[in-house]
Amino acid sequence: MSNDATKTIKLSFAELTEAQILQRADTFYHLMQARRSVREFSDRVVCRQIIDRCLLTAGSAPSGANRQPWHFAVVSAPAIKRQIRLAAEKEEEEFYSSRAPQDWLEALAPLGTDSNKPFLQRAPYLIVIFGQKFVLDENRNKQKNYYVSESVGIATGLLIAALHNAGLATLTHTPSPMKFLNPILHRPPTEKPMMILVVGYPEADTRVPDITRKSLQEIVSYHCEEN
Ligand code: IYR
Repeated sequence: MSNDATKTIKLSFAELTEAQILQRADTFYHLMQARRSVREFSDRVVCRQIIDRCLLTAGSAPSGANRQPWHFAVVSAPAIKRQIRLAAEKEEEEFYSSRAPQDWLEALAPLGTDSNKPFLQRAPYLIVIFGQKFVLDENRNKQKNYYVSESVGIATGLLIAALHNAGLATLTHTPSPMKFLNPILHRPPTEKPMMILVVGYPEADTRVPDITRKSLQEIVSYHCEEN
């Protein structure tokens, strides 16, 4: 596993009984099954400490060559949220009125989305997630990162799970294109905006689309026994 160049430490691993493992798998499944994307946020304040803890969880994600090729821009300043809302709505208006093909609009119809994005201003936090396609080394040479989309996707998944576990609601929002986020947040062109994660409390009595999740049979194939 390791060669002479690899410095190792002992793995911290708490071994559980199979019954405990099953119990935890079941508890976590029920917790995550209750997560829903929320589009109506309350303006109730969320303490930054909670956000920071969840971001540390996100930062624990595995990544290509351990480059940790992500940056999280945490936005709560009303003026910046407003700038993001206006720029995102401009892209979304284009998307809904002309850019989106008919089949895409039909796929979105059950979600009831449109180009109006008031939550971008009302929710207490927007976390803008950037993928670092390159890093600049000490000589300002571009050094390539590996599996950036996969790594950032995993980190984003952990962030969503951490925030849900903490008791907050989220929405993954992807206005397209998202390049407008770099100048607003002063991020370098080596970083690609991948997602806006809207974070906060749901508005009281928020309703969500009546959608279902695929069954195990629909999402899994088993290749477990030799024939
Ligand atoms: N970005 C648009 C459209 C949109 C696209 C997908 I795929 C969604 O799952 C939801 C929305 C918007 O946010 O309205």
